[in-house]
Amino acid sequence: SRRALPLDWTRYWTLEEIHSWMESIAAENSNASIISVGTSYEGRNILGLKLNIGNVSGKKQIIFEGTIHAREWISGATVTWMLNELLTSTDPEVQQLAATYEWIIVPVLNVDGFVYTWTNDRFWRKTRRPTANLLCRGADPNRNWDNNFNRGGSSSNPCSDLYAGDYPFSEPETKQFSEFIANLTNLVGYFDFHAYGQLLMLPYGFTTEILENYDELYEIGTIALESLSAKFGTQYRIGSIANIIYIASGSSLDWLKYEFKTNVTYAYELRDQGRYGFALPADQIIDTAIETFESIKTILKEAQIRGI
Ligand code: PAY
Ligand code: ZN
Repeated sequence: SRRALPLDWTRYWTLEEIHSWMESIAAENSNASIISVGTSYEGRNILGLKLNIGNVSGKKQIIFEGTIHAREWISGATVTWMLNELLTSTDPEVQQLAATYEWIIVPVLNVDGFVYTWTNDRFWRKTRRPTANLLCRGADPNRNWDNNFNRGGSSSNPCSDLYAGDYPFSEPETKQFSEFIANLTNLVGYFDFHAYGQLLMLPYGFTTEILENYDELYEIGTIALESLSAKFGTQYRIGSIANIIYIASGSSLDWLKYEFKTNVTYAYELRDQGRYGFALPADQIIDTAIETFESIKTILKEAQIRGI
């Protein structure tokens, strides 16, 4: 077998590097195992890592979804950094947090699109499946989930960056990931990482209405953003997707909340506010990940206090 590459977070990693890094973690650590979410349109593995310290069954499960949008490279970089932190931190508080949950971490969901951003077009967003229009490929995988499909903030035009897809779950990546999620028995938390904008977003995207435990999530999120900005002064805003950015139907966050009523459900728009946008320099990865992880720790602590 191949030796793991000595990776750090001073540059962005390729898909191959991310996958072989996770494989080496699983090989070296009895608490970690590789999850295969499925196969992409172009035949790539969609891999994740499951972390269960002590291999205790019945733990509450938390998902980190990374890189559903291909060009949002800071997403996967932040997610791998946080995974590493959960595995290696010497801080007793983090170690306790790591042991409390079963973590299901998928750094790159849109594997085909991500590879395409390395090889052809750095600013590609969608999947790579052909559409009815021979000239335009790919659906927006964050408009393709089977919840209020194509009911606002999405497009029926295959050439649009917001193309919802031919039908709900037309994309193998979203379909297989949703099936994987539906088979989980103890999911309590879902974190979805996008860029850019510095926003902490709650459901829903399809409606501006305030539903379910919005107030609770808003309160927890507001406290979490204080711990985020305490690190380096980074300012975030909080609100529902539809209220703080725009109407977006068929997103993963909406599907999770609508179908599973997942208690703790947040989507991040990570750094920055547009200066570099999707091309956030790699020298901001570590600070982005550190501040983001601070907020996640606070969210989960506050959720525990409130018994959710
Ligand atoms: O669930 O994150 C959500 C919905 C909002 C995002 C979306 O899917 O459109 C917002 C955009 C994103 O991260 O994809 C924002 C970025 C800057 C974009 O591409 O417009
Ligand atoms: Zn995105």
